[in-house]
Amino acid sequence: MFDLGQFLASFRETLDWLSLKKKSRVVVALDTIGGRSRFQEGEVVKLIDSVSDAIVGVKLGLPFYLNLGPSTRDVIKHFQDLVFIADWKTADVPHVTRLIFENIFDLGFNAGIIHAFTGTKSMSEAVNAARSRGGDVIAVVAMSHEGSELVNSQMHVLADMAVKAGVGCFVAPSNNTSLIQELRAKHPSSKIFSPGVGAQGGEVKAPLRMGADYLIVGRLITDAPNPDDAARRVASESWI
Ligand code: FNU
Repeated sequence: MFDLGQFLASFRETLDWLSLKKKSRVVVALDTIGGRSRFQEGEVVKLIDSVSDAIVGVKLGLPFYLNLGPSTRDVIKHFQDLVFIADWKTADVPHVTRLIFENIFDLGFNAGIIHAFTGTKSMSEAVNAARSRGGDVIAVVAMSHEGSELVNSQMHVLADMAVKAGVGCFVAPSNNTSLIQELRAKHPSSKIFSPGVGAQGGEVKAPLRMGADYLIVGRLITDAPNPDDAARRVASESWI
């Protein structure tokens, strides 16, 4: 069957295509499975397989990589119909940032997350590594947890620096929807990824109505007694 997804070059186009095809705006954050943070490759593949029809991508953080190591590449290779995002939240000097992002893309990830506070030079290096490998960069400009007031108060400064470096994708919190609204107003064509749904108090529809493009959802799905039911429920709610 003809699948347009195979011919789409960019991360953002692929995401939009997958979203339309699956009627979902959900990226799963795979930090735990059933509350456990140690798992085998087989369990990971089984879990992703069970939710893959209801999600557009998978976000893997540093705990995942420290657990599975280079087998992360094999997990990613397993799935054609999903994008993979490395949430290593890099915060380093420019030349090391470049090395980290080269490794992220060599592992097969489609995008990596960087802290915008590291500045334009570091973000530019991430963008250069991404461009040379067909990937993308997502900048954290606001966060979802208690204690993120400092970073959140600088959201616009951080987003402007990110844009200057060539970044067009942001992370902003679903449990602080006024920040999403402000970010969307200033950056109409950006992609906004919004974590904090469920376990951290954020809702599904509210951040999307305020301008988020994709929800990042972890424990609500991965720790549910039946992750595929949970993923399907969140996906259908996200399709507004
Ligand atoms: P869940 N995450 C977050 N808040 O929660 N990348 C942020 O501000 C941010 C993130 C990630 O609570 C977090 O690392 F920038 O179980 C975790 O992987 O739904 C996921 O989003 C939220 O997980």
